Amino acid sequence: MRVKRYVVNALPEALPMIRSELGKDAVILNTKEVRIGGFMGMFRKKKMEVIAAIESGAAVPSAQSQSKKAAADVQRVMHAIQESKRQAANPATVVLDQSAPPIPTPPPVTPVVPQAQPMNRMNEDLLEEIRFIKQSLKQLTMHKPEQAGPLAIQALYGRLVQQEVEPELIDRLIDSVNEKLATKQELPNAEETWTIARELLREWLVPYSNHSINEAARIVHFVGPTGVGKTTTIAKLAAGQSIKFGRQVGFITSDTYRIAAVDQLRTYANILNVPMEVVFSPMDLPKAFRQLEDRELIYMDTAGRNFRNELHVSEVNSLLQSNEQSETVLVLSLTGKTKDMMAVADNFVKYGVRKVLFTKQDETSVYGSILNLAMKHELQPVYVASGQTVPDDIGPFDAERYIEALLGAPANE
Ligand SMILES: Nc1nc2c(ncn2[C@@H]2O[C@H](COP(=O)(O)OP(=O)(O)OP(=O)(O)O)[C@@H](O)[C@H]2O)c(=O)[nH]1
Ligand SMILES: [Mg+2]
Repeated sequence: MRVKRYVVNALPEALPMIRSELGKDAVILNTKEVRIGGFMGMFRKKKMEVIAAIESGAAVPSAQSQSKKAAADVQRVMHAIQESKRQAANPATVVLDQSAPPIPTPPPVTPVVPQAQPMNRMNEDLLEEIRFIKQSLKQLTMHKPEQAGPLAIQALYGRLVQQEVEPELIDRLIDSVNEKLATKQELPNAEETWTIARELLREWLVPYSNHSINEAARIVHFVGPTGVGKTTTIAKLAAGQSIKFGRQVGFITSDTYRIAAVDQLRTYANILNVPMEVVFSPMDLPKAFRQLEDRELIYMDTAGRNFRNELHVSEVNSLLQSNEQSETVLVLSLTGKTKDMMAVADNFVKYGVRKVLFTKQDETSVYGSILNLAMKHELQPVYVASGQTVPDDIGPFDAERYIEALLGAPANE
């Protein structure tokens, strides 16, 4: 396949060029608005990028015949238009005598309509022209956006769709990549397309990188849907803090909702030699804090609920302290559905939650939701857990590693 890119003011301007350079069998793969030139991002001119292609082996007009044919095409179209205008201005006059007796219908004969030879040719050319335009339009509507454009861009698009990145973010990223490639005459290869995408994602993620749980926070609450790994994560982090940094850690659990939930955290508390308090309602909290007065750091476990339901969110929120000494971390599993995660995040962001911790990275190879939640909910990823082993299977969120995992290796064309 031979692919060619045209940057023109409008699509009609590109059609004669495509036809004369690639031939009448050429198809348009993609059109999009691009901005080129300008100074420091200003005064950029709006243009249209048209990607056309022809199957290898199809007849491509020679350079000489191309220009001759293009000129002849334009002339023929102009002629035909003038001719049809002339005919419209002088229609044949037919007078019907209403009073005359009805004329018997003659036997059917094949009508012989004498027509001027040049007019036939002109009409044929015009028809051919219309057929070409129709075919091009059909190609355009047949190609879904993810199938259009240069192959490397298509591959990047496909990768982002497969990673469940939000469609709006995919469009933004693809547009920005295309903009960066707009000045190039050659079609981009996968390597450079990926490099540009990586750079853009790096810029995008700057506000969401290098965040951790606030070191000044003495009380850290962990909230999130059922079974995402809140309790396990608390055990991992507590082990890290007490073993690595020798900090005095304490636990509070308000998860009296599920049978055995208290025992689960108590088991970790016993292993780690960490005191633990159980609260049944917000009224029990002052006593629990008094019991843990000597603790430098208190991790509070909460019951997993269906937090797409806002009532459950407000319930858990009533248990959470909100002062400069406390912080809430939303725990989400990467195995969850993006839409559900967004709905849960929506509900917690309303209560001022800013930090998110992702679990079960080891159980999936789809990572779009980290980007989605950062970009759409301004949630800062703090940790990523990738296994069931306490305390090892957790690490701080690393934007660079994340981008590598999200984009994968440049797709071969
Ligand atoms: N594969 C994998 N499993 C994990 C990870 N984190 C936790 N789990 C497992 O997920 C399951 C649920 O973990 P919990 O810590 O009980 O989850 P939870 O959010 O406290 O659950 P509820 O309190 O019931 O809402 C357990 O089997 C954990 O071992 C992880 O990063 N990867
Ligand atoms: Mg739990």
